[in-house]
Amino acid sequence: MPTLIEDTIAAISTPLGKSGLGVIRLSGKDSCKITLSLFSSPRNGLRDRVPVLGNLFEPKTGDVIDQALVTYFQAPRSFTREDLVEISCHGSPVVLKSVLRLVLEAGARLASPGEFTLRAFLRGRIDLLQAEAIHDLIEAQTLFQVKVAHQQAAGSISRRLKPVKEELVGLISLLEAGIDFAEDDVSILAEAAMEERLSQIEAGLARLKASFAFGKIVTAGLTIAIAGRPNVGKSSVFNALLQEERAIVTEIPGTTRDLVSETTQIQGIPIRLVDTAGIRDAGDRVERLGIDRSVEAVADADRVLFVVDGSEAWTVLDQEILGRLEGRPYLVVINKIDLAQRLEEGSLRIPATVVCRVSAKTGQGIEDLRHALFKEYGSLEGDAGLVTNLRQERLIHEALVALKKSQNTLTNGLPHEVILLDLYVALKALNALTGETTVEDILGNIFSSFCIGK
Ligand SMILES: Nc1nc2c(ncn2[C@@H]2O[C@H](COP(=O)(O)OP(=O)(O)OP(=O)(O)O)[C@@H](O)[C@H]2O)c(=O)[nH]1
Ligand SMILES: [Mg+2]
Repeated sequence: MPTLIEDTIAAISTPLGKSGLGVIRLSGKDSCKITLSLFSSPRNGLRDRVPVLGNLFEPKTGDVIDQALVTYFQAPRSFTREDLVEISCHGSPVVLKSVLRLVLEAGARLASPGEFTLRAFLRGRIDLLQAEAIHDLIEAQTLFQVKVAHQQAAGSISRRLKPVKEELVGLISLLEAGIDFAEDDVSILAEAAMEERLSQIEAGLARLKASFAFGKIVTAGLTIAIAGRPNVGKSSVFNALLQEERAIVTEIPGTTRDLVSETTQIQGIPIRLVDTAGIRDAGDRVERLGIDRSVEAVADADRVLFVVDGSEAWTVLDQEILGRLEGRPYLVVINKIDLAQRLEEGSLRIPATVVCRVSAKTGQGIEDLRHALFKEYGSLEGDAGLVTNLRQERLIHEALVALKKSQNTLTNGLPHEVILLDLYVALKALNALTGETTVEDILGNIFSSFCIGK
């Protein structure tokens, strides 16, 4: 990952296929000079943020390659804070490759993956959290992911972090002053007040860390396994959630033999839904193998929908399957509520909050089931500023550990110099979060997963 930012980089920023338009982007101090070596327009020159229509030509022969609209963004009012040019021509791979070759021959260097965004970061246009959000935005599979990534790219998490960090820096400054001037009788913070301020910082960070539970599923999605004994309607619930007849449904117990999985989205969250073979003590070898897979799928899933038949009494088998779900996040789906009910819910001793009543046949309750999947995360709408990846979560965790240590140091009456050491560790972690102190190989990891031209 080159961090030299004196040269001019170029790349095709749109996918290389046949399309109406394709864009070649240049960034760096020679962007205009290079562009003008192969572009002529009646205007003769480029003006900041004014698109100019003209011809792209081969400098050696003067042959026109394509007509193009060229837009110049003068530094620092550009994405990279450098002189930046976007050449928008026809989306022919041959044209795009030729233009790219010409700009490279004229002195530009081919950009590495993510290098435009890296420059925006290195020049202070965006912080690391925003850079990661741009990556998430490009990778988004659902509109909800786009919305969250857009909020992050606009700095929502950085804004949430800012007051916490300011508070920490304030506390460090006070302690530093107290130590430096201790002999000059400058009063340092009273213990109780300091305790209070430390707890406030900790609470802010803990809230941010907690947002990862939801942030993680927004970006990575969830795997949900549907389990239960045979014939309770697992495949029917699976189909109802997918809104298609994907899995085979019959009245014969043991219909589903192997795992059937399908990806979908529920409320904008990418979901991998897995239908499993009904769990029972089966004699048939094939069925037994299927059941082994069901058990594995339940173990691997982020969440389990445990389907039971409302038209039948609770069985020993139901109880046994429920036992396997101990300690796992699960919802009990009471199916077939369109039939006369024989299941005595009161005797199940399952908290009502994890019970959903549905009829896969009529569709009743299916919409509520969709909502119940994410109920624990509260409103999916207003949750701006989420921690969305492990790097972020780990750094916040590091800061929290250091803060905890500083609190212990305070309680144990150790000198403030010792507290300061921990506070600096916390600050370093928060700085790394936004990218104020990041080592190059971490930057390499983050930006190399971008596509070229971004
Ligand atoms: N009345 C009624 N019948 C249902 C409902 N859901 C499923 N059934 C019926 O129950 C039977 C079993 O449904 P499946 O979806 O195949 O059940 P399963 O749990 O996948 O069964 P296995 O794959 O054998 O483990 C079928 O005859 C369905 O039509 C429901 O909500 N109401
Ligand atoms: Mg089935």
